[in-house]
Amino acid sequence: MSENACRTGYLAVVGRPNVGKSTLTNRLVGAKVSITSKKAQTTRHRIHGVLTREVGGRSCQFIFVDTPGFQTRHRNALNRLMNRSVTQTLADVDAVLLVIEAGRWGSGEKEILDLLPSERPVLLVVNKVDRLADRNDLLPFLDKISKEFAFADIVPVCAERGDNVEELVKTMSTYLPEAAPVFDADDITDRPERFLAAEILREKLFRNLGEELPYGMAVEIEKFEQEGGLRRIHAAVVVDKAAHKAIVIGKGGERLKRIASDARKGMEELFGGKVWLETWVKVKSGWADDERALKSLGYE
Ligand SMILES: Nc1nc2c(ncn2[C@@H]2O[C@H](COP(=O)(O)OP(=O)(O)OP(=O)(O)O)[C@@H](O)[C@H]2O)c(=O)[nH]1
Ligand SMILES: [Mg+2]
Repeated sequence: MSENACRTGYLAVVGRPNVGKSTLTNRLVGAKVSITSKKAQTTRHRIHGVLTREVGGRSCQFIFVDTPGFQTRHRNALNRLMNRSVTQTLADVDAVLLVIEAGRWGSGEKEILDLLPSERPVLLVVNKVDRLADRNDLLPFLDKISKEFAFADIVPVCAERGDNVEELVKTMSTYLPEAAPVFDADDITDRPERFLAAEILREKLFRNLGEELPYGMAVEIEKFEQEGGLRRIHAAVVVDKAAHKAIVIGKGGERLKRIASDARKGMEELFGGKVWLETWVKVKSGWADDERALKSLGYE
């Protein structure tokens, strides 16, 4: 391998739901390409986050593939599709980032180990180290899990604050193959604005609906038009049951108004321009277990 050659590689970000895969992806990319929330199963689609920079004097392009949390409960068509998306991703990448929470190693992690390709390096990212009650617990924990699998490397981080993420970047760079970049140097994701707009609205729904969050909920962008610097977006919030419609709208429409306003701000920040957003709620029963409805909502 020549010293100055460019390195480019795909890295799958996998793990149980809610361990911080999307927070880590965003932190690595330096922008919010993937939505995050306190709730499990926030990510439903594979999303590429791109980081192009020099590491140790070499140009590197990291293409992170953020995936839905791999989960074994709730078996419906949506979850089957999400799990399939994780396994397909694993087949195509140069290295795997397995994300876990510091201090937690259980059957969910072990099940994921069984899916990992034996011929690819697996880096274990131990996230949320800030949550450990006692920092002295970290080393014995790392020692214990290092015996569970032949990890290529183990890197503890705090994705939320960015602690030790630079160390992770250096470690990952050693696993990138020599190859020309796939994306432009300033690209941060493969996903079009239309998709990102739907995701931002979904994130605000997740965050504003608290415990009342209806399980079967999705966002459909019905219109996306750009006039100069202004983006006009019409979005439908798709719910599974008529009763959920009232929850999303809230008393006097207040809740949906707040959600739409948060979403508009998030879109303006990511797109760097003004957004005019109109939202409404529609009921589509059973969509989360209907393969055709899932396709029309953009699930692969
Ligand atoms: N304390 C702490 N919280 C974190 C850290 N990283 C992520 N979180 C929080 O963990 C929660 C889940 O984060 P996500 O990034 O959405 O997790 P995910 O693994 O992508 O979740 P799914 O897409 O649902 O599988 C959010 O509330 C984050 O703010 C961290 O380093 N420390
Ligand atoms: Mg996620």
